[in-house]
Amino acid sequence: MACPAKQVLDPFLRIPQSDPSLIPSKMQLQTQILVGLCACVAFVQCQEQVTVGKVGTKTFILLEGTENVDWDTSESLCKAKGLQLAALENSRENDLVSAFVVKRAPITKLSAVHVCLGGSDKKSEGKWYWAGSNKHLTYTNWAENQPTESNYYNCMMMAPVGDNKKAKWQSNYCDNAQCRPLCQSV
Ligand SMILES: [Ca+2]
Repeated sequence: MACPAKQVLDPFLRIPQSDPSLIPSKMQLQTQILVGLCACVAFVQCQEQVTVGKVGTKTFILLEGTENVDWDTSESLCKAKGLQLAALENSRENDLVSAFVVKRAPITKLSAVHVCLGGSDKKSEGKWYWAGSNKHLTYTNWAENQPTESNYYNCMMMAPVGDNKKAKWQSNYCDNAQCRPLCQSV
């Protein structure tokens, strides 16, 4: 499904304060609010699902839309589709997703942003686990000098590194860094 063009809704900013006749009526305000809500619903629904591939019983799916989102939102978007953020628990799973991210980066400008994976250490600093299952990490593929030991960096993302021939993990903000959700079947 094609995603709608981004709408900018600012019914107040362009109205001169000196002309009361231009102040929107209650009906106009209600209409604007309704349009805004519809735009939000359209945004969630327009997240397109791109199948990355399958390893064993797991199918990995990238959600692509008009906007990038933060990790917390990514988790919610996966759950809303009956999925969960991806857990890369072995090299086969990691290599499949890594190759996809590298291949797709020039097309979707993924190199400028990140892909959100399901790893987190929100519960206890430095103790990383997969949020979908609460299992602690056994296999890892962190980029150099990652993860950063900090209570600010509690969520896992993946991005191309070095010569862009592979993608690796990094710790990042959960609610203040943009990514595209990488989900998996439950
Ligand atoms: Ca941390």
